[in-house]
Amino acid sequence: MLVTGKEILDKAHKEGYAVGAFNVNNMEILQAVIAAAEEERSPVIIQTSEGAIKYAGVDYLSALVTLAARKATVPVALHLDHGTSYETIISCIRNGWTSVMYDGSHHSLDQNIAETNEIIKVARAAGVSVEAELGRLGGIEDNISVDEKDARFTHPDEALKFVQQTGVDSLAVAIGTAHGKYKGVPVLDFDRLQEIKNLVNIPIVLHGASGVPEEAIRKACTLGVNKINIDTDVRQAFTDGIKSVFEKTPDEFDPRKICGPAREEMKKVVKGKMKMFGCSGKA
Ligand code: PGH
Ligand code: ZN
Ligand code: CA
Repeated sequence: MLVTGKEILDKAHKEGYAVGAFNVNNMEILQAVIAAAEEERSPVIIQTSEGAIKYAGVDYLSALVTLAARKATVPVALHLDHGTSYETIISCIRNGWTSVMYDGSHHSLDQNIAETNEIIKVARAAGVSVEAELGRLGGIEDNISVDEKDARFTHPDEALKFVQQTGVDSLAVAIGTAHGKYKGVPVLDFDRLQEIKNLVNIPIVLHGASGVPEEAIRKACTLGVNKINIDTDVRQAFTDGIKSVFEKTPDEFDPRKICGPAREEMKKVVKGKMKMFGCSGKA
């Protein structure tokens, strides 16, 4: 069933686990994530970046995901990941997204608050949930690219001010993760996470979670992270699945025999994440 992001995340916040939010941009990725959620009996957030919308089309993604959600026997939210423009956000709301992220993390605190409030005003009227971001993650996620030197951690006092002045439904924080692949092992600032969670007491979102060691993810979940974004690890599984088809049968030309095994690989990865995040069995 299609539900709002808030419905999924408020329950996770209350019960103390995190729900996986997986980036999708085609049918096979979507089917892999939904099949994993069904098998794990887990709620799930399907998210599309602005890049995914540009690639597949807002109408195609809307039709695909709303169909998948309607057929699913677990709660599914359709979320816009890193929305940067008012136009994209309105277009998603009109096309059935049940949750949007407004990424104003490149603005000053006051500007980010003001712009997030504009989005909240329209989204609330449409019954759509809103995620915002404070602090800046390094790395590359589709059309968002941030140099290491521009990355900065979320300040707990700013997080409190932000939440008090916006009433946002969930907050993405920068505590040491980065978008894309890691060169070394990421070190997470758990004290900062705990302090922010204690102050704001709303669902916290962790971006850039692909490649973060299992132990760190589990700890982040116990400290109040309730939504975990995964893109790179699923992309990698897709590509590994396709590569292994061509290693075994280099002359294969049936797309179903290429994408089918890739879909299986992605499903395995997503199921593993759901177990790690604690959302398995929470549907
Ligand atoms: C993410 C995903 N999407 O918004 O934060 O990041 O690619 O590092 O999993 P990764
Ligand atoms: Zn992100
Ligand atoms: Ca990452």
